[in-house]
Amino acid sequence: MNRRDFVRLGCATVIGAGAGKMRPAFAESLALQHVATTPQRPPMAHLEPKTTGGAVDFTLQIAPMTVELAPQVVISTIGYNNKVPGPLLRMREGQPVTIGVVNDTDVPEYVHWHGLFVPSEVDGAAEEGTPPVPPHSRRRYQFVAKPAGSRWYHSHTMAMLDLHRGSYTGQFGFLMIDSPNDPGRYDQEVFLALREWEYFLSTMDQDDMAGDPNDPMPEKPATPDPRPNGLEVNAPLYSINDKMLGAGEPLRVQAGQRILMHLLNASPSQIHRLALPAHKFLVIALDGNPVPAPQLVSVIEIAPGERVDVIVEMNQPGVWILGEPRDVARQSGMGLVVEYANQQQRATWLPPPNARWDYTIFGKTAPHPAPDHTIDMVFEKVPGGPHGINHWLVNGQEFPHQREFIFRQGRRYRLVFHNRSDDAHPLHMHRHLFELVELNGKPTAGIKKDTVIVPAFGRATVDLLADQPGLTLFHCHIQQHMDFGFMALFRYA
Ligand SMILES: [Cu+2]
Repeated sequence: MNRRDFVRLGCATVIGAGAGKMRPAFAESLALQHVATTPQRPPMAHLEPKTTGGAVDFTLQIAPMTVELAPQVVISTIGYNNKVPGPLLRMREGQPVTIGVVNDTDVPEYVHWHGLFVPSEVDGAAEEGTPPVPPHSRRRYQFVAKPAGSRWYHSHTMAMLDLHRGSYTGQFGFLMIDSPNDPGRYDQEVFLALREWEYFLSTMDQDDMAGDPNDPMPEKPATPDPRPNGLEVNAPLYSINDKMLGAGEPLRVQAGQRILMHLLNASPSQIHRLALPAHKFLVIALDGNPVPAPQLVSVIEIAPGERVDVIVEMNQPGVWILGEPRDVARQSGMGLVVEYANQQQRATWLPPPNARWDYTIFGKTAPHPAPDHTIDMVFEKVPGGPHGINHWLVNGQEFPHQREFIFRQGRRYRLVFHNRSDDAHPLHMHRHLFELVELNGKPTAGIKKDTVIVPAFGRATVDLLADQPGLTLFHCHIQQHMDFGFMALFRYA
């Protein structure tokens, strides 16, 4: 396939509403052609050398850049330090850190430290009162690194209808806070961020956002909303880190190795799934927090904002495609070749068993102490509102609300998320962790997260201890939903 063919296919996807089947099988053909070559660059981010001569521990420079997703597939975006993902920021738990951010763009920017307990003034959200990094200027973020685990950082600007701003750009990276506790034995550690590129608006359905018809759907209304759905964000190109499937160096492994994979969904719009034929993933942490009951699964599901840490035992020598089970996603680039030493064959993909993702299997059975307060949050869609975009209501109103959500320090809150819409939403609470109590009526305990998928017409209940005074933003991690109303601000009284 030459470039013109590829571009034509790509454009056909862009302009053809409902043209999901027309996406290029380019990426998978690259993977299938893959043969062992000389290693050039491992498929993971690397530790950025500490900046010397100044008082900063890390520097992030926000600037326009290009990304070669595959040979002759080059896109332009905005990134950190001219790389996607940005540099891996690695720190010790409890370490005071200073991060210098240089903004070489024409618009104000915010860097959000996702999953960290940091003050509102440095959390990187305008709604919480963090000052911006002005255009062509710089600002320092200072905080103490906590809690330990897989965190990340990303732009937190509003994008609205501009699909070249905020989390639609390459402004994201891994942030690891190392714990003094032993993470267990592994032979290789890799960081894999899932992404799409070249976003556009369309009426195309996103397969993975709709509800599973077998779900209980406790929030489903008796009569469906007859209004036509608005435009959604979609994308023709997918990648893991900065490469489409088959275009980058494979992940090189040896039989008998244990690979620690830090998975991140850095997408502004789509839930993704991942499988590795003939292998299973031992899920050890969700959103960076160790789970009470690590379990082996065949398929990982990961929503925008979420992280899943897994160990994979390399015990099936061959050359395999770690990829998304949806053919169109894998063929558009969502995958990575995993190559055992001394194996030369073509990369193999096999569809995984039809496994459902269920957070609760990683939990334990334990009673939850009664909360001091329960806050019900009802989420509704206004289909095809202004600009043909869906708008979102939290308890009947688009953001901003008037002092609606109050925390008192030291109190325990139970939040009940009622999703009265036909999409799944990854709901994120800034500056806090919550514990999953119930998902669609199924109880669990011990699972600590900062982002939780509430399935279409589903219900999730979480418990939270209000112990981080300061304004606290809550929102759906799908950028378009957040921009068009799906946010709430919690204030400490
Ligand atoms: Cu949403």
